[in-house]
Amino acid sequence: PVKEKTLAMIKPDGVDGNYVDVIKKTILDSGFSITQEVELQLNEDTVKSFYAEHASKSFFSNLVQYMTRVTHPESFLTSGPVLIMVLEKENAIADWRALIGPTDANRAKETHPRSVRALCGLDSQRNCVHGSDSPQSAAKEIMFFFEKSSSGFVSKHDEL
Ligand code: YYY
Ligand code: MG
Repeated sequence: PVKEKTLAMIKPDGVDGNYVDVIKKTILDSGFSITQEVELQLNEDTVKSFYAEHASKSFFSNLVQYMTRVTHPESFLTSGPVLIMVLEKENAIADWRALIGPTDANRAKETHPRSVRALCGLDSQRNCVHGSDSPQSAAKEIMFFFEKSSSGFVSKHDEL
């Protein structure tokens, strides 16, 4: 069986809401191994580049704001780190997408109550986690955050 890699991210609301441990446990219990991991504070340029395919959408500027800071209703913080991971297993890309559930966390709660977004997401923006949607985007997104060096894969961005 051929192993596959995908990019997973716990977004600022997930990190701030203390969902890292439960999400990692779900990942490992579901048979993935976590081969790379880095905690980063994303800046606006990084988010714009990562989400370039959505640049023309009406939600884009709100998405950039959300990805660079904590957006819990009670929170006044103007920054918020994310946790980026490379997950590996057979069929990792489709299986991680299935595990996180639909984009809109409200819909996830109705149709996929055991999904990660149902557990820790709030709505179609604050949906707690990211997952690559195809082999092409997985390869692209892994290379966006990590590069190969003599000591293995390292983060391309400044770690916290
Ligand atoms: O891949 P996935 O994250 O499930 O959804 P996309 O359609 O690629 O959208 C990327 C990202 O944009 C989504 O995770 C939240 C945000 N977003 C939004 O803020 N409002 C929407 N109506 C749709 C998506
Ligand atoms: Mg997407």
